[in-house]
This record gives sequence, structure tokens and C-alpha cells, in this order.
Amino acid sequence: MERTFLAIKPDGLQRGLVGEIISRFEAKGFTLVGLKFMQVSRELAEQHYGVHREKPFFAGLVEFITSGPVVAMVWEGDGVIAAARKMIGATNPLNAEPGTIRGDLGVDIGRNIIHGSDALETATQEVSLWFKDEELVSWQPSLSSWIRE
Ligand code: IDP
Repeated sequence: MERTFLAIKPDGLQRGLVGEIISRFEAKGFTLVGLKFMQVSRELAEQHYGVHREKPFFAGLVEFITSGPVVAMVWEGDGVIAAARKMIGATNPLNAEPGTIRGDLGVDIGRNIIHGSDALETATQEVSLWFKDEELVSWQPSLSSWIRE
């Protein structure tokens, strides 16, 4: 079963949006298999955003993501990687469609509330960067036959 890595960023925590965001993925029908409330170290932030190391916003991004607690999560379900990206919306919240998390809740590219893996390869890398195997729980929600045929 496909898995993706999502993280509610420090602005989402400060703004009290954790419940709202988790609710959207629960209501959609995806399954939560890992969750932790944590302070991100500079080392983890730099690894996670390594692909952006040369970008002008990199230093600010690392500062921001380490500035307060985050909620790191792994969600499971067929098609969850692409669907979560759609539910999150465009990187710049001003360009994100209404109905998406960033489109409904944000206005600034540097405060865009949530991270979601963008493809199978990055999802696999990010899940193992942020979570140990024993922190992930495989379970079958009892409602699953009402969510998928
Ligand atoms: P994504 O989060 O939608 O996948 P990426 O292009 O991978 O977007 O960028 C990672 C993160 O870097 C963004 O979510 C945002 O927090 C930050 N970021 C990207 N571009 C800019 C920018 O131009 N200014 C400030 N922050 C940026």
C-alpha cells in the first residue's frame, strides 16, 4: 500500500490548524500510520530540504522549519501521494485553489502550512528519514470496506 510523508510546519502549529488538517485526511479516507510531535533539528531540516541547498530561500527555510514544533505524519492509501499533493495545493498559497489546505488557509509562500512528498521516490526517502520502522503501525480501519469497494 502506498505511503506518503506529510508534515504540518511551525506556522500550522502556531495557528492551531493541526486538528483541521488531520481531519481533512481522515475524512478523505486515508489511513494514519505514523505521527509525532517534534522539534526539528538543523541537521534533519538540511537533509529534508537538501535539494534546495543552493536556493536563496534555503537559509530562511531551515530557520523557519526549526523555529518551533512540527507534526510529522505518514499516511497510507492507494494514490495517497498524488491525492495529498492535490489536497495541499500549489506551493504559493496565493496560487493554490480554494478547497486545498494552502488555498483555504494561507497567503505566503514562506508560511505555507504543510509539506507533502511529491513522488514515490521522495515519499519513500522522506518516510525513512523522519520515521523508524517501529514508529509506523500497520492496521486496518474497521470502516475500510465502506471507503473502498
Ligand atoms: P512544495 O512544498 O510545494 O513541494 P518546494 O518547491 O519543494 O514546494 O519548496 C519547498 C518549500 O520551500 C516550500 O513549501 C516553501 O516552504 C519553501 N519555498 C519554496 N519556494 C520559496 C520561495 O520562493 N520563497 C520562500 N520559500 C520558498
